[in-house]
Amino acid sequence: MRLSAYFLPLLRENPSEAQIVSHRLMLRAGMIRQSSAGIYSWLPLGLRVLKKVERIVREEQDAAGALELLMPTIQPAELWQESGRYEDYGKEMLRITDRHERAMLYGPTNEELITDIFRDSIKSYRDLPKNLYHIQWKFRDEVRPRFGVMRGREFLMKDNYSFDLDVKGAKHSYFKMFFAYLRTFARMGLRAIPMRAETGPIGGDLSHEFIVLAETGESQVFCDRAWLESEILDMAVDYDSDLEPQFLRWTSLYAATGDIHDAKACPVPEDRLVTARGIEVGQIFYFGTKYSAPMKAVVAGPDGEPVPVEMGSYGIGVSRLVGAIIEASHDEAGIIWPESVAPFKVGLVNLRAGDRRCVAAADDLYARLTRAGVEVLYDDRDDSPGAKFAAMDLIGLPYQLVVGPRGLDKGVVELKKRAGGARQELSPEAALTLLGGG
Ligand code: 5CA
Repeated sequence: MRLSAYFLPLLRENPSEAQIVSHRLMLRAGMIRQSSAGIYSWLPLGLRVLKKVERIVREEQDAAGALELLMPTIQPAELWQESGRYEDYGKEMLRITDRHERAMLYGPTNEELITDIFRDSIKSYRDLPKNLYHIQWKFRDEVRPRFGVMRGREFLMKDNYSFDLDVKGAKHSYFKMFFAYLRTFARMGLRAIPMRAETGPIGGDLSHEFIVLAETGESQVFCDRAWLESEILDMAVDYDSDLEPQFLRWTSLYAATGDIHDAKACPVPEDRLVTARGIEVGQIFYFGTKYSAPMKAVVAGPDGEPVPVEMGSYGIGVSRLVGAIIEASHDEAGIIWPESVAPFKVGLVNLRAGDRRCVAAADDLYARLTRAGVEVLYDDRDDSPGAKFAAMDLIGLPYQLVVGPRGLDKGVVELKKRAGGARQELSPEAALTLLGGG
């Protein structure tokens, strides 16, 4: 992509409304634009990151055996009346009346709708287990939308729902998602710690929140220091094996959110206990028959008797993750994207837009990288080198490849790694090979 043809409205100044670094950098880097409180447009650069985050989430769901579908954003109120949550949800739910005076709502989550789909189609235990997910916009009329996409009113969530015949099966589904989540966040370069948590309005008695530690996080959390000393939690998982021993091993290391942490009962000695703030990037719930019983989602069991299915639900804040990744990976100059979610892999900078030799060399690198499938943002504009470097540092692409007249005299270009800032001069051919374009 040539920057001269792109839409990248960068801001020089720090926007006064942004209180935390990720919000500031997302606005300054032209990733998002607020449309009203807690509601954002995703501009081209931001959307590329959102899509990459979404792709990793999708790949890990698919690998764990979950099936993707797509439910609508607008739901009928009756389903929520059936589960008993229509009144409970209060003002956080955006209620809508259609032209026929039917009560509708903009979905804050999907337990009811998925249970309705399930009960219509699945009648026998032989068709279990099932795990269905979608990646869809949600609306929660938060009292205090803030911190940009971290706590929005409209936000993108991956939510899935598991259906099993019995508790053992439901726990296996829960463990699968537990490990799928560890892998998902690790692939984004995040250390997300699974913490025992309160279930809140979703219900149930087993729940973990996945928390990225950050001073600006909204949750108060407690964990064993060992969580911070371990490698990032990326491991191969055989989803068909018995996952309970592995789950118990992971969760034997203490980690709990402030809601359930009890200082008196805490097993961790004080000198090993980390008290910190964190960002909740995902939460998983096992809630048994909380929805299937009132909504009559039953299957015929092996003896022919009807059994309400055992359910769990699992959420990931896809749009929130974009902010969380920035909170975890930035410096004074701007964002530092992990390669897996970077909007482009390489920022190609031509320092002299008016110099024929520089243009020819940069155009050639651009063409060859693009042809090889490497994602390049090519700054071909006529601007000062200082402004170009500042823009590249701000938007945080993993590599900057710089073409200038002095380097070309020596037959070299400069390659800078955004993380750590290491630079090296090398031939254009060598740079291409290193970036996967040779
Ligand atoms: N139905 C369950 C699981 S599918 C559910 O709704 N869980 S949740 O309430 O915990 O939300 C799932 C994830 O969505 C959270 O972990 C968080 O990362 C994200 N999330 C929740 N509220 C917001 C919000 N207002 N803005 C951005 N992300 C949010």
